Amino acid sequence: MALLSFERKYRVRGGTLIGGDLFDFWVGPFYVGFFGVTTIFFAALGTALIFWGAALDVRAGTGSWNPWLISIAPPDISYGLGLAPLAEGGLWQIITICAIGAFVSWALRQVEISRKLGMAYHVPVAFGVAIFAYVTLVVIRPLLLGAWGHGFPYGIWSHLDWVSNVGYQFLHFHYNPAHMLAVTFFFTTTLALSLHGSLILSAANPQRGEAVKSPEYEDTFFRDVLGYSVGELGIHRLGLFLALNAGFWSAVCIVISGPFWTRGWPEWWTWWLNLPIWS
Ligand code: 07D
Ligand code: 07D
Ligand code: U10
Repeated sequence: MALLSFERKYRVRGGTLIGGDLFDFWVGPFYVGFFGVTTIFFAALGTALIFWGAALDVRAGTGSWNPWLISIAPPDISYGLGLAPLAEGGLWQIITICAIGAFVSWALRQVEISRKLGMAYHVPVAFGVAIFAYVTLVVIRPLLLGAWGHGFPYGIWSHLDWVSNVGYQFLHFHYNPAHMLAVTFFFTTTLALSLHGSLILSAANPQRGEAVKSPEYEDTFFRDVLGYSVGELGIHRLGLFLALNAGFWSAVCIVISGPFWTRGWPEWWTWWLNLPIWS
């Protein structure tokens, strides 16, 4: 079925989580839905507040309109878990609420679209792991450390400074064992995608006049190379597993830094030197 006639057939009402028929329609290519409206609301409000914060900084002589340098800082640590005045981190607190509202709305809109199509919820679950990593950075870890000031600033350059500073607070972040796992999963994800993308193109997009090769060819290729083929469905399961673990162990590596381990990460490895087998 061609995509346009498919869309006509499946663009029907129903499957919404909330609000029944309210907002159950499309605008151009976009499905709206209740959560499309909440996405637009939170995203528009959050973006406007970032511009307002930038304007305040420019007026105070501490900021600029250069998009790379715009930055909305979290409150000072001295505010603890309390609310801060708007210009001193309060904006960051409201923008964080807007960001979480927009990300969660986006995931729920994906759920509604999956339901309309009678599909499972793998996509929203996967996006949920990215949201979890973000919430770990700006809610869970600051709560555990007792101050919103431990969140990262919202700016293209400034958030890199935060990553570097927090990394060096622990002397050498590469020695964080969960960071090692996360990095390895990120690297393995790109290896898996490059293997899969190249294999599919090599079989399904042949030279003019040549036949498209069936999955047996793909299986045989990797059986010849590796002695084993994970299979057509298997490679997608593996890819999802690798990618979600990359995000999950990222969240773990940062949430243990501070709340559960306060010294340099190289020191953590002394357990290895202290094993009784060496003495
Ligand atoms: C390609 C999908 C498209 C999305 C894009 C991002 C904005 C931000 C906001 C001016 C893969 C759109 C960006 C809407 C504009 C303001 C206030 C996704 C694709 C193109 N980072 N990070 C980037 C975010 C964190 C780190 C780039 C967001 C953590 C490092 C972009 C978040 C840590 C480097 C960006 C977030 C961290 C970057 C490219 C949220 C650990 C880079 C992102 C909400 C995770 C790279 C100048 C990309 C860079 C980069 C966005 C969080 C580390 C600006 C939205 C705190 C080390 N980050 N980041 O392609 O060039 O993602 O930075 O959590 O080197 Mg970051
Ligand atoms: C948080 C993004 C969520 C995004 C969402 C969606 C929009 C909409 C709209 C485009 C998690 C946003 C959407 C805004 C856009 C439109 C229309 C993703 C998030 C919800 N590190 N490190 C990581 C490496 C070092 C340090 C993670 C490598 C140094 C700290 C990953 C190296 C020191 C933290 C990683 C390296 C250091 C990290 C990031 C190499 C610094 C974290 C990925 C080769 C001196 C962060 C949860 C991630 C983390 C993190 C990789 C080096 C410090 C595993 C490869 C040694 C402090 N590092 N790192 O988490 O775990 O994505 O965050 O050297 O906090 Mg590291
Ligand atoms: C995959 C795949 C596969 C495919 C695929 C893909 C994975 C094999 C079959 C998909 C992959 C690709 C296409 C490859 C490229 C993708 C990437 C590299 C990933 C990164 C993607 C991007 C960078 C693009 C990002 C773009 C986005 C997010 C779209 C932006 C759009 C919007 C913000 C609009 C969203 C719409 C919403 C929320 C609802 C509808 C709303 C409107 C149309 C606006 C109007 C609003 C209303 C009518 C509602 C009224 C609103 C109100 C009342 C509130 C107002 C409040 C205010 C304060 C203003 O495996 O298979 O192929 O293709």
